[in-house]
Amino acid sequence: MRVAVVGATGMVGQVMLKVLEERNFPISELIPVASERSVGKEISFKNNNYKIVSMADAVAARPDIALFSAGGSTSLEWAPKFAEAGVTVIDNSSAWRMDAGKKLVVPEINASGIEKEDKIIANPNCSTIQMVMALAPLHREYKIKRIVVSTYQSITGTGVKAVKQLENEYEGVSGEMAYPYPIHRNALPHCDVFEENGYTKEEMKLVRETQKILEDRTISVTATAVRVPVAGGHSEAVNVEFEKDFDLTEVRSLLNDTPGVTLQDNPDVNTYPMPIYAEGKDDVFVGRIRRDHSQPNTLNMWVVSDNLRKGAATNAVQIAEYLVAEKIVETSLSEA
Ligand code: A2P
Ligand code: 11C
Repeated sequence: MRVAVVGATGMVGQVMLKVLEERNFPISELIPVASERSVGKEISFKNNNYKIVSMADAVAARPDIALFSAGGSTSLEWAPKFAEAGVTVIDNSSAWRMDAGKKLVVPEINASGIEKEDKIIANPNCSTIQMVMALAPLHREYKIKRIVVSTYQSITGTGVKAVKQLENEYEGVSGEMAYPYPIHRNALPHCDVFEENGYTKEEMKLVRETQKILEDRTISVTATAVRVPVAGGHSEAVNVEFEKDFDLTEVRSLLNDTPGVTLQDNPDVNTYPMPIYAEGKDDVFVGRIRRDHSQPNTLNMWVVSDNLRKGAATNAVQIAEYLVAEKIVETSLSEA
């Protein structure tokens, strides 16, 4: 495959390169792409150096697949140009996720809906991916009625500027601010921008994307998204009410049997998921599973994952792997 990574110098783009390398994705040619500021600079991949090219040059090169993580406006402008050139785009931004004509894919859940005609495939938001990974197997069994989720989100979700802000505050030096307030020793109930309804865009992604991925608009979701001074991953307290009653042993066994989910749930020995241990891993970790005794058929759990991995880069690369395995994308080289 000839693969372009758009946003190759960015926080997610760098992890995409790492994940492509680790998983030994079949790449015959890598085309790293970034803004005009970075064109000509070199990045390293599999012990080789590659020169960063411009968007226009990347379209002209007509890769087979382009993994995009360069922000929503870049995707809105450029993904259609790549698609018109015959490139299959896997887009990690929020630009296309809720577009009725675009698939929103978590491979373990709904990759089978992808068709050859899908030239722009959307990668869901990080906080949604880890939540639906834990909920999909339970939804199939007990049917979800309502979800109440509170997130504790890593600064890496905001990007390099936020990581720098925390470092500066920790070291007591002044510098550029990614957030309107300090993040060190703080918790900001504010991820992404506010919408007119009083919720943040991040909170509304959890509502809308969950319904789209689980293909059920009747599921009620309400969310509070909070930024915390943590780097390893996002954590979520998920309260979920089902139509049918469940058995806790069966819930644990369903999650245990779900590829991509790791159960870490033994309060007797203080075993539960935590972001410092999720960092750098591809799985979604689930623990603190317990019945909510305040109302029927309701469960509480704690879900943690590295937001740059399964929440972004790994999920995108898994989509690409599916496209290759199912021959939805075939390399133009083999046609030549
Ligand atoms: P650059 O490094 O040249 O600015 P992050 O989300 O971590 O800030 O990364 C954003 C990524 O998107 C970077 O690789 C950045 O490249 C890239 N990018 C930003 N704006 C554009 C653009 N207009 N065209 C192409 N790539 C862009
Ligand atoms: C965060 N979820 O942690 C965001 C980062 O819609 O792709 C990714 C934003 C998005 O703030």
